[in-house]
Amino acid sequence: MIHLRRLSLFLVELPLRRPFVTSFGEERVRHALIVAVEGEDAEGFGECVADAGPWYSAETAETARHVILDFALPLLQRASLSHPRDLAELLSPIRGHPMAKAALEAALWDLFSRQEGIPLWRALGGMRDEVPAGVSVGIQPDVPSLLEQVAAFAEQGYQRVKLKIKPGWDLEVLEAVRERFGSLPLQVDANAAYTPDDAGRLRALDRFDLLMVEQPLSYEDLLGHARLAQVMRTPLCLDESITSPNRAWEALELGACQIINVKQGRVGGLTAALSIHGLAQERGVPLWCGGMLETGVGRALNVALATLPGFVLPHDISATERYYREDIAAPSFRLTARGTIPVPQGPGLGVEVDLARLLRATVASWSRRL
Ligand code: SMG
Ligand code: MG
Repeated sequence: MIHLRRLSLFLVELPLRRPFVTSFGEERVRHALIVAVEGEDAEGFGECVADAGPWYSAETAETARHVILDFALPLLQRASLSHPRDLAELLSPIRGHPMAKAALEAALWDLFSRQEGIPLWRALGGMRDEVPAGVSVGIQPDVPSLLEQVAAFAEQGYQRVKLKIKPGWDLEVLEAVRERFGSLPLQVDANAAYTPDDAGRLRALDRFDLLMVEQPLSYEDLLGHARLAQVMRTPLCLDESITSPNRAWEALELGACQIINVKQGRVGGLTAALSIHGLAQERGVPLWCGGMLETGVGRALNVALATLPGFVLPHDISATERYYREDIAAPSFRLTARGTIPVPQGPGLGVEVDLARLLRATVASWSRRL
């Protein structure tokens, strides 16, 4: 049985080392809602991946706070859970809000695995002690700045580079990157910046020998992606569209993607991510773990998930120093000479939240007894 005494939320603001620009906007500061649950003899932490505004997803840090405190908490107070995987069922009366649910579930997984005295990756059924690291490079003011950044990351040893694209920052840019870095494993992510009318422009991406094109069309448009997949040689990967295991199943049935970017925070939690993993394993669909510029808490969750056997492509899991000068959890994640991130071996997340740093970064907090 998981006995809970207290639930606390911390809204933190962590300045990014460099602004991160995508087709939907610029992020200079990461706004993260950190969830802490206190059990009888241990504490667990989770991180909500929703941002301050509804640009990547409909959810925001503020909607997550509202849903967790006003709707999830009362359900939690009336129930007793024997395992973190039971939370999804308990919260099922709440429609949507996968990011809010995932953050709460993550804190329970951390608490549960600490109480069991095992690392989270083991509790999830993982099997690796390091995971292949990729890096996601935002849209830059000009091509020379992009080439400089890509060169630096390739030099550091990242196994692949993902470039953010949008109409007008795509073909010419890739031409320049391919010319300079002939054999570098590359993929692109449009964050839904194109429409089915752009099929011609998207097909032109085929000549750059990309590992995949991620989320070219609207998050709602599974059918559009299925049609696009018919005319492109480069595999399509979905990110924003996959908000639940059921959505993953639909996408695969429709042929809307050949690869899935799994973010536990976007699909409703680690349990949902495990079912997508099961589905992908049955069908031989390759997975990789996406990122949401997480703090060390969320990064530890992603690393644990990425140890599962079906996660076979390099992840958007980069070293802490790529994002932050000072993180709220320690130790920080480092890149090995092999271009991997070692999996923490301590109980739970395997990293510890530094309370002083957490409080320094906190702009608002809430605490409730259970
Ligand atoms: O965490 O390294 C990271 C960022 C990876 O590109 C990344 N994430 O669409 O995949 C994506 C974006 C979403 C976040 S944009 C603020
Ligand atoms: Mg993406």
